[in-house]
Amino acid sequence: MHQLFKLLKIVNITICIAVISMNAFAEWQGDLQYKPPKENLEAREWFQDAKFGLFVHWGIYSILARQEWVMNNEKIPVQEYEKLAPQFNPVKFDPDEWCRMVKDAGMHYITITSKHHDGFAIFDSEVSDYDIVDRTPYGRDVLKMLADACERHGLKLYFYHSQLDWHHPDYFPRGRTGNYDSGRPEYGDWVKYLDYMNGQIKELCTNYGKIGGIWFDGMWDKPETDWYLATTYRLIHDLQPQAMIGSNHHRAPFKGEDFQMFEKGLPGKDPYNKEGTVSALPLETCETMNDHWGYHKDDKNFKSVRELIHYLVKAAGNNANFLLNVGPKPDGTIQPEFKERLAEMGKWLRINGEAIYGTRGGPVPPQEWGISTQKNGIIYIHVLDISDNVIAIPDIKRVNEMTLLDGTRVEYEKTKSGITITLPEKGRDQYDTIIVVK
Ligand code: H79
Repeated sequence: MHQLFKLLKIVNITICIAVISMNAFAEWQGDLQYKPPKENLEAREWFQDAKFGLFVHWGIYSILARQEWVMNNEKIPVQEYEKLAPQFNPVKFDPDEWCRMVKDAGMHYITITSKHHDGFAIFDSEVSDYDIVDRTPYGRDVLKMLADACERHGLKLYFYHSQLDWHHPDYFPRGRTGNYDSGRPEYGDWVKYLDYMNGQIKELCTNYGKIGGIWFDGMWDKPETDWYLATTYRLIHDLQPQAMIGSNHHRAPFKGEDFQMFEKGLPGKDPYNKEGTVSALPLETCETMNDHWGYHKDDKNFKSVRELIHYLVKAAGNNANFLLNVGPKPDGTIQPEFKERLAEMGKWLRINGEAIYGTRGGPVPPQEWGISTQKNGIIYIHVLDISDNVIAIPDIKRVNEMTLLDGTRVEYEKTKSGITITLPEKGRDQYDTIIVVK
């Protein structure tokens, strides 16, 4: 009897271990059971139609004005870095003004850092006191203020959330970054960290109305670690089925993700993504307006309006959204160089937006001179750079007419290998001459 009992116990333990490790394996791969519901599929369509959003990197690092990686780059101990919080007082933060700027730029959504790698939350968190309400003289939840403003202005709000954390003691074992003597103990409980992270995710999915989604970053810091993705992804989708999950892990998307993003490169050209996979999910590429994400006072290397418009157009031609970044100052204002560029893009979009919004990548694959988009049976050929007046495209079926956006007729000729188009002298756009093919 005793022997039998012992045997049963061993069998039981073996089964338990097998089940646990199978679950852990599944968890690692994301939410394998996930089937996006109707509201999520609709949100994906909305997202792809929206095309253009504002990325915001804002936190207590803004005070030092040397970008969001300053804590790691300058090896600042946790205790020292924490002293920034009592200096964070963005009295000039005006969420309505931000929203007006965003809409005027022709953008439809905002993605803002709720917590970056430094671990400081710019929202009111109950699972931590390392946040804007508990630690700063400002004492207000800027995400709530922004969420309310977005609601008023008809903008969608997404939260960037860093899975990587240079501050939390339980972010252990540590990853590729934050590995200096930060004053944190050399031990920690990984599961406790994940509970903490999920606690904040739950808050973000509960206290800010309907959100657009969660934009994760930092998983690349510990690529071999089990992040129990299924738990986190299920939590979000259960609370907000329409919320779109994306993760900047620079790999092919995991199950449970609703969009795929690329950093500083068009789809497949993300310099950090060695695989180069472009999935069938909605796509987004993000880029800085100068050379940093978080506010950097000495960075004057601003991209021109031409470069920024070209990036937006190329993103659209590659079937992707463009998430363009600003790093606000610690007082809550946005520097004039950013605002001017956004305003110029908005001006251009008010005239040419028809060939961007609501489109998908067109049938003419990206060329040296430009890209194509399409919508409702109309093809838009975007000519960004040409050395002469003629471009050649592969044959597209059923061409009845070609014009510029203003109706000016465009001459074209069918050839053996496709169609040659002669651009008119008048009516060209200084950034992007758009040919409407009906
Ligand atoms: O939030 C912004 C940046 O702070 C963050 N993502 C954008 C959206 C960012 N984190 N890292 N980087 C940008 C680039 C640095 C990547 C590296 Fe690595 C981290 C180089 C080495 C460690 C990831 C892991 C890429 C290669 C290995």
